[in-house]
Amino acid sequence: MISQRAKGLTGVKSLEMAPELINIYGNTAGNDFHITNEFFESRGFRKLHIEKALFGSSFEILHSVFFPKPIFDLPIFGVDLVSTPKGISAAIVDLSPVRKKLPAFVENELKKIKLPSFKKVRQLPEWGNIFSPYVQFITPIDSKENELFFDLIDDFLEILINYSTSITPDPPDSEISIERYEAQRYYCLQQKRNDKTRNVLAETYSPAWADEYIEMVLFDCPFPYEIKN
Ligand code: BLA
Repeated sequence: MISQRAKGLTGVKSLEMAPELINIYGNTAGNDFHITNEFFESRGFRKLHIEKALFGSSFEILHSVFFPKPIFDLPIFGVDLVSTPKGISAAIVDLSPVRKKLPAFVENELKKIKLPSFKKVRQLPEWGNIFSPYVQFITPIDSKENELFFDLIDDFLEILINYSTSITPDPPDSEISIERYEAQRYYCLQQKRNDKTRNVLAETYSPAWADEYIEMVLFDCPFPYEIKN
């Protein structure tokens, strides 16, 4: 679903990535793990990342982040679905601001979404100050709530994609582009403080690999030159 939406973006093409980052297999202490990654870029986004991961029989994860090019006034789309044998334990979706506020169009469209009244709403961790007031973070209680959450992911994506087709870039050296670049860096820095992600990766592979994977693949900070195109 997310992949189909990504492929509908203007000017989308696959990002060149090392093959060892596309399919990652391993086995630690008898537990198999398998990560599959898709990476694209498009007119408005420097990196569209969709990851599916299976860690033995304990976790299944869907993780996706659309990192905009800072020359465009686009929020960061992020999803994390953490599934355990008992069901989905964490489901989070957001369009996160890269300025003080979300773009007015995005905010108006988000306000129009009829949010389901999920039973188990979760408290954001302290590093979660990067998310918008519209962030949804829940533990779905049954398959009906799972479905409602998947629909919500698609609603958030639709808003972003519709908006992205209509906007024009700002000059790379404008104050506004630089502000958005700094905010994207901050988003990445805060996400890297999520020890729950690090612990799963460190336990299944190794702490050094986990750090490198988080740094290079999950939340690489944009380089200054990336605001230029
Ligand atoms: C929580 N992320 C978690 C949890 C695990 C992972 C095991 C705890 C589940 C729970 O509390 O119920 C693990 N997530 C992973 C792993 C990967 C992953 C191993 O993506 C990657 C391979 N995390 C993101 C993104 C967002 C995000 C893009 O990667 C948001 C857009 C959020 N995950 C997020 C939050 C928590 C979480 C807010 C809860 C953290 C907490 O409660 O402390």
